[in-house]
Amino acid sequence: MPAMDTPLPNDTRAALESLYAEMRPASLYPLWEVLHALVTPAPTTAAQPWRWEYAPAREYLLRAGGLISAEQAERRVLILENPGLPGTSAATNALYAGLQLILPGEVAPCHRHTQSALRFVMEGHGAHTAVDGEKAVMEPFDLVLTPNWQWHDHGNDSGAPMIWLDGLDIPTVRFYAASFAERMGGEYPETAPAGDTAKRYGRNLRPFMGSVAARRPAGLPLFHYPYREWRESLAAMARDAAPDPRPSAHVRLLPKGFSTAPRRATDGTIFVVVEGTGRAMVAGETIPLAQRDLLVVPSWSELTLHAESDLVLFGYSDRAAQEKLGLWREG
Ligand code: 1HN
Repeated sequence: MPAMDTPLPNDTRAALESLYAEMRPASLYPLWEVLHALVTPAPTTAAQPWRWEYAPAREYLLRAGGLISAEQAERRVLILENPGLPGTSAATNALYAGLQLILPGEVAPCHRHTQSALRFVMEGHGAHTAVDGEKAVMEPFDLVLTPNWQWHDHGNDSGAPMIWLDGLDIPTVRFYAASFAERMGGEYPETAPAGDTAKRYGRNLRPFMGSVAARRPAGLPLFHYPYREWRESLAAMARDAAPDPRPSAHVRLLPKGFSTAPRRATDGTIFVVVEGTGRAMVAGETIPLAQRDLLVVPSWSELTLHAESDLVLFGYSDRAAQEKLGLWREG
């Protein structure tokens, strides 16, 4: 991209080009040729708005399930790769998304890494993720968090497949070259019965510090957000005109017939349709939404949502990380 507003005389241009050619082996490059592409007046991204319908993705995943075990694969996952970011395993510039399958009787072996993860259940009943040895027994549309460096394994003691969406900050951690991982294998020894953390911390209480019960990270003790609980909160909020807190991982309810105002923000978001049907207008493109569809809205793409029936969405984005860097903006 030409950087300068006024073109240079031909002989100067030729002299510069030969200077660049000489400098190149010394790993030097002229900023003025690229400045405008580096420092843009507004965000640019190769990431595209994209929707995956659940049914075909599920079919491919189940076929993979007939060919490779969770143990063999370590994690049996189909990556939701943004078509504008080929070869990067990224759904948005900062975030990764994938669909993971665990079949009855399988174990996805214990490991930990510096990438943070969330699971959002698409289907199945009663399989679990264990975080530092406490199981979260999962139901459809439950959210489970695996903060970075916590040991985690998955298992399925139910009689049916379970599929969930994995959301991780893989591209972010790769950008900082800050990836570490350790493998333990098998299942982490049970440290607490399922539901223990919810019992101790779930009613806005905290166990006496220094007691054996105070074993969860102080800032973020809760790691399992069951659908039946968050859905009840949404319904209660909707009864008296919901505020819009817009956090990094969020759920929202748009009542039937409702359209949002067009909005764009610097975070890239991945949505799951939990209930209902509607439409998303993303950067001028209309995308129909049905239950379990997955939608990517890249940075600074204008988004309007329209609910044809009560529309419940889960979404996660890199907003919290951008806010910590002082970068996040909406407009
Ligand atoms: C991972 O550890 C899980 O623990 C899922 O289930 C997906 C994608 C990339 C890197 C690590 C899991 C992952 C992952």
